[in-house]
Amino acid sequence: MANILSGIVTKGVGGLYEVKVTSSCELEGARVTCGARGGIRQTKKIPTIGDHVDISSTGDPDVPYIIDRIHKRRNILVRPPVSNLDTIVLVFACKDPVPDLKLLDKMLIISAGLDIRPVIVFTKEDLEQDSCNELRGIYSRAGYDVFVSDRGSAANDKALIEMISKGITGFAGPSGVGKSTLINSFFEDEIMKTGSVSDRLKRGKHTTRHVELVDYGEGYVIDTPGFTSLSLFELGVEYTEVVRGFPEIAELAEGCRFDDCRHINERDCAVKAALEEGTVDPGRYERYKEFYEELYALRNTYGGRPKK
Ligand SMILES: Nc1nc2c(ncn2[C@@H]2O[C@H](COP(=O)(O)OP(=O)(O)OP(=O)(O)O)[C@@H](O)[C@H]2O)c(=O)[nH]1
Ligand SMILES: [Mg+2]
Repeated sequence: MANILSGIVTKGVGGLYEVKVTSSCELEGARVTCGARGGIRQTKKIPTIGDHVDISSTGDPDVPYIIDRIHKRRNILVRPPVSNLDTIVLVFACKDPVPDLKLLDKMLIISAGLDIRPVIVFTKEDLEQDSCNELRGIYSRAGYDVFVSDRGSAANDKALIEMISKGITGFAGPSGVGKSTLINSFFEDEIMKTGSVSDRLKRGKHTTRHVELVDYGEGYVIDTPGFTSLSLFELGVEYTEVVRGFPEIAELAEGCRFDDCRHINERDCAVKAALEEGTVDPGRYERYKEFYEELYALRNTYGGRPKK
């Protein structure tokens, strides 16, 4: 019987995968090229970066190994397409491009649903220090770990280094915000291409196009291409799940008169009271309400989660 090895998928291009061997054997740590067995495709499970897999040798020098089995995933993210993330660093610029806080809040809802620890980095502090600090205040008061960065400076922060040194960490956010710049700053050599934001395309000239697992400390980091939109409905998020991305609102709910208070127009709502006192950020609350109402309306129209 062929020798079965375990590994982790680090790269995937055109139906071929690079797998880093993790079994303790003479190949441990080596990166080998693998195909995927037809049977895996029939189960509609396509190997994804971050997957733990079993591989066996084929005897074919061009494609020396084949992926026989994908281990059960802890989670899988559609955007960026990666599995088994432990941490997600959500990177948004304070300026150029303007921070899309709806997208940030959607990512926070999604990470909470998938049990991925979110960390927020606001970049380009050199361009807009005041709004960078304001954003840091809003999101740290909401309960998140937030860092600000000036051309990769957050990579010198010991707390951030520790957060990304274990498990699998993905860096995600819009194009041109400085994800690759930040990742490069964690390393001595430039490992990711970065580029100035082109005026015409409004995105980095060396915009990241592929996803790859790179060793960092005892774990891995993944740079990902930027994206601009994301539909909570298409990702199967229910209106009842929106509050997961708003820990500051969830925490206040105990003080509401009704157990099932939605914090929209109920009487004696602790969230509404906090909003009037100025202890809940109005922008965050508006986005909570908007997502809730939108998903509630879609659910009533379509009757639940769309088919995957
Ligand atoms: N002023 C300033 N510019 C920055 C900062 N961080 C990155 N940049 C610049 O922003 C541009 C885009 O940076 P990238 O690191 O390529 O951005 P990205 O998020 O990886 O972009 P995509 O790969 O397209 O998703 C480059 O010209 C960087 O030099 C920063 O903190 N301040
Ligand atoms: Mg990039």
